[in-house]
Amino acid sequence: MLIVHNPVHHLHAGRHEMYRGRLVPCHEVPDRLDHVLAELRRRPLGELREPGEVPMEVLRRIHSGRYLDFLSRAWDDWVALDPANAQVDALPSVWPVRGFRDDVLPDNFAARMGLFSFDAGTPLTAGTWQAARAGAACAVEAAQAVASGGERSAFALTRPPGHHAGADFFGGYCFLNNAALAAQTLRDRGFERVAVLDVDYHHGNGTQSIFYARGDVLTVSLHGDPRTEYPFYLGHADERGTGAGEGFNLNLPLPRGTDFARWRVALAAGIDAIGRFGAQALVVSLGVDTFEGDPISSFALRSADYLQVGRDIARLQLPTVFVFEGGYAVAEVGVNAVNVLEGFEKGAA
Ligand code: SP5
Ligand code: ZN
Repeated sequence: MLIVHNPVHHLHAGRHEMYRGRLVPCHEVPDRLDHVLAELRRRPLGELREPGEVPMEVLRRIHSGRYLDFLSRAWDDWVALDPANAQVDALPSVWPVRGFRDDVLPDNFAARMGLFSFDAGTPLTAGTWQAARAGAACAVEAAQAVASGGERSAFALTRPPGHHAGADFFGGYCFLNNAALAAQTLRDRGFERVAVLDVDYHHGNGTQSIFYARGDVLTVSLHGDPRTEYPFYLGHADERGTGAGEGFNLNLPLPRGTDFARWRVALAAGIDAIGRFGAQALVVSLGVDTFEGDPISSFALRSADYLQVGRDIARLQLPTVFVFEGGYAVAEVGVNAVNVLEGFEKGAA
């Protein structure tokens, strides 16, 4: 398995996220990725590579031009407001909810932050754009390697994560949707039907919304029930797609406390749907915040269970691109993520 890792991920290092009226330390920290890399050095699965640059036109296959313009300049705009801002992360504080207009781009920076975001938990920092763009390059290069037939599977090891980011918004620690970019790259390289399987604890609202009206990309997400779990406003079982995309979105919400036996039944349903769809290639949004020790999530998977997750996914026998997403039990995130990949490799062999 080819591993494409983001060498500049640490340039995105948020200090605080808003939680219950206070700024608390970020959960999505650079150490997470370093633990996965360290585990991959202990248990090598294949070539480790750094990506080349991703052209802006490739990002525009998924993201809007005005969002990319905003994101690429946001830090400079923030510091231009006040040089002292260079020491502070930017967080949104105002949003256009129902009845407000989102078609007029505001001149005011705070208003633009709100237009292009959906939560106050996702700080934008000095290196956010550089890190996110290099991460997108990892996802695209991993997909290209699989599409060319040179690799049967690849892992885009990057942060910030991506599955909460939509065509024109950030949130949930995510800025560019790496999994969507991988899926689109596979489509553009000739795979007619591509599936995205999102096993992160949280609903992949960004990925769902990007492909919601499309029948060529099936999106499947297993996640904490949005009635109680972030991102709250999307991820219910009755969201099945629209127009040409009707029937091509599958949500499998599960209650807090779900253990591996119950979770695995939902995984089997997702895998069945991907098989029935006739997917020719697969993207896995690999979050391991389903772990029993995760500090912000409430499922009860154990480290050894992740080997079985990989074996179950391997049974699809598809060209597969894994993309790293969440997982905040920092000391265990490497073992858990690499367990999925090792289980996949052994299951596929
Ligand atoms: C990619 C990903 O997994 N994003 C998750 C974003 C979750 N953001 C909301 C987190 C709420 C944090 N609650 C803190 C609970 C402390 N006990
Ligand atoms: Zn998550």
